[in-house]
Amino acid sequence: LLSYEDFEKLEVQYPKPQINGGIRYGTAGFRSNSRDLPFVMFCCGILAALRSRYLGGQTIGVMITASHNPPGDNGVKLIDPQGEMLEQSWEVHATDMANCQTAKQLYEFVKQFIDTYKLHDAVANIAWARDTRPSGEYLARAVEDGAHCLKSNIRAYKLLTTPQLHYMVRALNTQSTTNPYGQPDEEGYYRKLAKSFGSILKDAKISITVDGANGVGAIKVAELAKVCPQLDLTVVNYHTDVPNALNVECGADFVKVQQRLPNNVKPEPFKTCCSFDGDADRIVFYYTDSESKFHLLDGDKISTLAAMFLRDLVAQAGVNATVGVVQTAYANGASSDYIRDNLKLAVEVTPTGVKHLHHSAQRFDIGVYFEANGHGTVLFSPEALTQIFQYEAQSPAQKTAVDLLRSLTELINQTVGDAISDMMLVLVILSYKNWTLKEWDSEYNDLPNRLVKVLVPDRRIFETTDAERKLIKPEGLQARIDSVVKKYSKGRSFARASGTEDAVRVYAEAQTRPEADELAVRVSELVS
Ligand code: NG1
Ligand code: ZN
Repeated sequence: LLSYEDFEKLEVQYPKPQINGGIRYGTAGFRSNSRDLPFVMFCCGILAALRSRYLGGQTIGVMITASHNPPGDNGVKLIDPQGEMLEQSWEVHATDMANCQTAKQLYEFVKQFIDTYKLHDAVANIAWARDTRPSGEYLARAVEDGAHCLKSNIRAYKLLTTPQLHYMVRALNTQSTTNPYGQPDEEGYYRKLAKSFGSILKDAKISITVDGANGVGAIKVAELAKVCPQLDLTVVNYHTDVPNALNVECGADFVKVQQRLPNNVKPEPFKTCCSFDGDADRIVFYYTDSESKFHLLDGDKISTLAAMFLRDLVAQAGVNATVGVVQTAYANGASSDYIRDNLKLAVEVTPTGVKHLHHSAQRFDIGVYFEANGHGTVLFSPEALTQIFQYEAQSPAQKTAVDLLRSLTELINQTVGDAISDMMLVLVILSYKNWTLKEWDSEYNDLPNRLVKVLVPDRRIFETTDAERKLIKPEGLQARIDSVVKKYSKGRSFARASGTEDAVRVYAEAQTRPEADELAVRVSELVS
């Protein structure tokens, strides 16, 4: 650790957040207006170094992004060695550090941490990346200065998508093991995806239009296309040089919430289109029909497609592995019914936040998880992977199925939801089934639904249970919601405090569009 004097000199460069009630490491790490973040970033640099020392020098990732938030925001998330989210018990350390009031307090915290865990002589390795937000460059310097307080080795990837950094971290930490995840650089990432995509699709050529949200995903998906001859890619909203364009009137969040086309995508009947969010860890698909009507295929549609395909493939291969699906309360009720009743697969519901879904999916041999907003992936358990790779096919049909399964385990980013990798997975499945988005969409009909943000004086009074589907506080509110919901055919509605915004979210779905809208309004009135 630096001497206190050196530490103090560094620390004064980075102003502390002026936020009432402090700042908290939540489901999306720290996220706020970029003004509030220099000191927070400095702390995250230190914490990443402590975590790396604590884990015997394994590389820890630091991703600087605010995903789909407005351009003036930024944020930071730490990535654990296998590419997973920071272990939950360390989130409190992050919060404690970021809320230190003085340099002395922070210095004492770090010193005591080092003493308690005997981290004096350990080495630290850190890898950071950022999205295209202009504030990212300065904030990255704060991360580096924090990490340097503990004499860390730093690998600066600079511009990457969030899932690319998750890939790099896992690749770095497995490179000298018997099971390396991939080459830990961009070329390695593209090559891994392009190789499996190419081995599956051979000389096919698949067209897709990608709305890059004017963010980092636009640049990176174009890089991939250069080494992937099967992909006939059109990228729109790639203006990363216009900082205020990020996520504005475009991107996965805009399309999902507004349920309409983003800027610069013209309605061409049945054209295959998708939108990434600002850091390319979310994707939604959509098309317009011959009447220019917009049709959205969100995270629920992606997970049902993937679950169906993998279920059938496993059966064809003769591999003994069960497929399960993990959703949140925001999943469309029609999708949950379809998985249970038509696909005959297990569905689990967890609280909002990718880490909950990810952990739950790890309990299946093959766990498919997606949030309705388009964040998700597929996880293969170590036992399932062993089976798939050691399996000896008994027939040519089995061999074809096993080969495809093997390629899919390479194509899917198993560290975290990845818009680029998810896009390729969907294209492979559609190509195998010879489906357009229309056939995919017709598997089941989404119930009309509405998501509303309700501003309340204090969202902390809203406490939930049953994977956030029921309120236990304020007392009596759930009973009032239930009695309203009862009046609507196929009605379902719930309210919970957002983890990323100062608001309560109300979700409602019902048999018809007017009913869903009315239900949303009535429950919002009860909440506010
Ligand atoms: P909150 O603000 O807690 O609802 C939102 C998304 C989550 C997740 C996180 C992290 C919805 C309804 N909620 O959480 O799914 O993506 O942000 O980015 O979309
Ligand atoms: Zn994102």
